[in-house]
Amino acid sequence: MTPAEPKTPFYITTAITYPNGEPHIGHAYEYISADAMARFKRLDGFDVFFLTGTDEHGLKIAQTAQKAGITPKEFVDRQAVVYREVHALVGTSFDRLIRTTDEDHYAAAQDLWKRMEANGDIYLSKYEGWYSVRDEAFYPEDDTVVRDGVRYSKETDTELTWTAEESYFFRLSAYQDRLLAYYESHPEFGAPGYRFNEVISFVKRGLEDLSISRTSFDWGVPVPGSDSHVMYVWVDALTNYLTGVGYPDTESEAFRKYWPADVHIIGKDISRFHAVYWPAFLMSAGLELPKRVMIHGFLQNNGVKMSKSLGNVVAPRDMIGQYGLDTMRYFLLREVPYGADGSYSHEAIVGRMNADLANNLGNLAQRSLSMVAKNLGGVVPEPGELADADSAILDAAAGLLGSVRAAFEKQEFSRALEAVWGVLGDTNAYFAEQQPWVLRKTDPARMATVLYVTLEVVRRVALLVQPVMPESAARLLDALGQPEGEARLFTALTAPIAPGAQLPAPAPIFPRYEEPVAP
Ligand code: ME8
Repeated sequence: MTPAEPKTPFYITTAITYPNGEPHIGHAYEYISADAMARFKRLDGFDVFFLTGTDEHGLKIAQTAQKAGITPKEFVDRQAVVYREVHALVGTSFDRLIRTTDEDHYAAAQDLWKRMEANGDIYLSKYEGWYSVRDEAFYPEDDTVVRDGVRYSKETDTELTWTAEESYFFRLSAYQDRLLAYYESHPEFGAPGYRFNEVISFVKRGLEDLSISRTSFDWGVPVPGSDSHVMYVWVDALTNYLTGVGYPDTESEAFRKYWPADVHIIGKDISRFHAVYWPAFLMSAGLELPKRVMIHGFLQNNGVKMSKSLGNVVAPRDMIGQYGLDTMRYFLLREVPYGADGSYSHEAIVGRMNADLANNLGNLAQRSLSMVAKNLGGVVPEPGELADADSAILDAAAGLLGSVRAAFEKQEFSRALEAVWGVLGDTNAYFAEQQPWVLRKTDPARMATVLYVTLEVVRRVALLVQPVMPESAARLLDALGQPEGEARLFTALTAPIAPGAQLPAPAPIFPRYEEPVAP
C-alpha cells in the first residue's frame, strides 16, 4: 500500500472580535463566511486550520470593565463565554478560539516586538494626537472634524480625545515602497479590488510612523524591557494569527505547516490594519506575509446602519431562532456578493427561504424521494439508457464542482450558490417536463431513470452545499442513504449513487416560512 499523499495545508482566520459589546449579526456574518470557506476546503481534501477568537486588551475594554465595576480580566472572562456561545450557535467549526489574554499569546506578541526592535524599526519618542478609543486608532488632524465642541474622525465618526504621552514608534514610513512593490507583485493579496484600491491609495499618500505603545493604562501586553509601556492593542491583536499556529516557535510543526496564512477574513473598517500595518510588521520581523486579505462589507438592517441608539441591532440568537440556522447561513452568503455591503430584512430572508430552499431544493428532493418511497419501495432504481435530457442535466451537475471551487477560491460565495441554484432550476424544469408521475403508468422503466437522475443531481447538490448549510445537507445526505465519512467528501462527487440502496422514509427538510397568525 502506498502511503496517502499528505494533504495540502490551508490556514484561515477571522478578525478577533472586541468582546466589549453584545454580539450582532455582523459578527455572525464574518464567522459564517469564514466557516463556509473552512468547511469547503476540508471537504475538498485540505488540511485546514481555522482560527477565530476575541481581542481582549486595550483602552476600550478597560473603560467598559471600569463602567461595569469589575476588573478587565473579570470582564473579558465573562464576555469570552458569550462569544464562545455565539460560535456554537452559528456553527463555527474553528480549530482554536484564541483569546489575546491566553498565556502563549503574550510570548508571541513580545517575540514579534523584539524582532521588529532588533531590525531597528522601533524607537522611543513622544506622541501627540487625536485618538479614538472606539476605533483604537489615531487620526491626523486633517482627518478630523469638530461638531458642538467635540472632535470626531471624519472616516468613522467616532469621538476623539487629545492624547500626549511617551510612546514607542514603529518605522512604518520606511515600508511604503516595499508595500507597494509587494502589492504589485502579488495581485491576489488584497480583495476585492474596489476595496483594496483604497488601501493602495492610502499607502501612496505616504505613511507616517505608527505609535505602538501606551503608558496611560496597563491593560495590555507589557513591552519587553520597558515596564511602564503596554503594546498598542493592534500590535498585540494582529499577532494572534501567529500565536494560533505555534509562534514564536517557528520550528514547530504547526507553524511550518500553516504559516503563512492562506486568507485573513476581515471587515472593511479594518483593512488598513491588515493590509498595511500587518504586512509591514511581518516584513520587519522577517516573517512571511499572509497570502490574502479578503475584505467583506458591512451588513445593515433594512438598509439602515445597525446601532444601539436606533435599537435595530439584531442578536444572532433571535434571528436564528426565527428562521433557523441554515436558512440564515444560506441567506447571508447568497444574498450579498461577498465584499459588498448588504442588507437584511424579514422579507428578503423569507423570500430566499421559501423560493430557493423550500420550493427549489426542498421540493425537488421531497418529490423525487417520495416517489421513490411510494413507487419503488424506497430503493434507488437502476437507470435505463440515458436520454439526451438526462445526460444534459447530469453533465450540468458534474460541472458544478469546477465552478463552485473557482468561486470559493476567491470567496465569491454568492456566485457559487448561484451556480448550484442554476442547476437546481434546470433540474426542476427537467422533472416537470419528464412527468415521472405520468410515466409511472405509461413507462415505469423510464420513470425509474428520471428518478435516478434526479436523486443523483440532488446528491451532488447536497454534497456541495454542506459548507453553507451543514445540518440540512447532512439530513439530505441521510435521506439519500449516504453514510458519513468518505461518501460525503467532494471526491464522492464522481461516484454516482448506487442502484439497489434502500433509503429511509423521506421527511421534509426545508420548511416554508409561514407568517405567524395574530391571535
Ligand atoms: O475590529 N457587518 O473588532 P470588532 C459586517 N478587534 N461585519 C462587521 C459589522 C457589520 N455590521 N460590524 C463589525 C475589531 N464587523 C478588532 C479586530 S483583528 C486582528 C482585530 C466586523 O469586534 C469587523 O469588520 O470591532 C471585523 O472584521 C469584525 O466584525 C470584528 O469587529
